[in-house]
Amino acid sequence: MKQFAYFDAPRRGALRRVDYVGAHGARKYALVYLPWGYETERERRYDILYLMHGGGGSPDAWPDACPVKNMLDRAFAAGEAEPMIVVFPSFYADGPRRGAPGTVDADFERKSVLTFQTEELTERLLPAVEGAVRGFAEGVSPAALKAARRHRGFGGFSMGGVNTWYAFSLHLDYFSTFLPLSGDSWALGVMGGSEKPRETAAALREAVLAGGFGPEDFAIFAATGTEDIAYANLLPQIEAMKALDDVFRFDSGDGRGNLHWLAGEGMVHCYPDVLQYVYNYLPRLFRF
Ligand code: FER
Repeated sequence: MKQFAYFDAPRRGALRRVDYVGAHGARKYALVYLPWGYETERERRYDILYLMHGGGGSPDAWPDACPVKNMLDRAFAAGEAEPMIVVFPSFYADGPRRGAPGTVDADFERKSVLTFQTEELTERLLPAVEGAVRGFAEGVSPAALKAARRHRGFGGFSMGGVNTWYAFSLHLDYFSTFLPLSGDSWALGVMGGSEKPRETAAALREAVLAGGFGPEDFAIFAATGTEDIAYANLLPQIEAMKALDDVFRFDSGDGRGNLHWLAGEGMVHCYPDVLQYVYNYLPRLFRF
């Protein structure tokens, strides 16, 4: 794995704020990273990656917790990856609710994720963002947004990874590219990736087929660290998915396939570590 470390960027993009109304009338916002050149190259359209925070976070979590903006600025300036728009939303309706530090109310988290995924992501967040920036969608109707699915990805850290697997299950018609980072699928229950790996993998496969999609229609870039608390939850799910090889084509190191996997040696459950996975995967996103 390449290692990213902060260094001054020769050209910088900008973080903008998009306010919108979320599920049940909640006042929400997303931070939107616009790459350098966005303001001057008026004809250019950009792939869009939605990147979700982890438990207890907000739209500010990624930029606050690690040099994600510097990483994007530098990767684009160096020509390592094509410039893209990166959106930092939140899945909480009214801000996070947490117990003592380090504890998580898993049922509250799961419910918040589910509400965001079923009542906000495609109906409210996507139209608000993509009505304001130049992605590939020609409009913000469901049909127009779906037509741009190959230029739209969803990823996230921890509970953001849980969100990512839901987005895969529920919204393959809107997204083609997925970065679940240090989070498993909770579709079948909390920690479903380790509690029910085979059933979880089967449900993910079924989502592809039921949507009329096949192995060429999506790409999953999954990652975690060998010392990450989510490693033991995500690994059994990935192994079970690997076995369903009519739909999931595991990348065994040559970069081919639709199921990519990185296990960072010694890396732990924190934004600076998962940023490295985003950096390493960035050049390979949206290469359909
Ligand atoms: C996991 C998925 C999500 C996991 C933890 C989380 C321990 C979330 C933790 C948090 O929000 O604090 O697989 O493994």
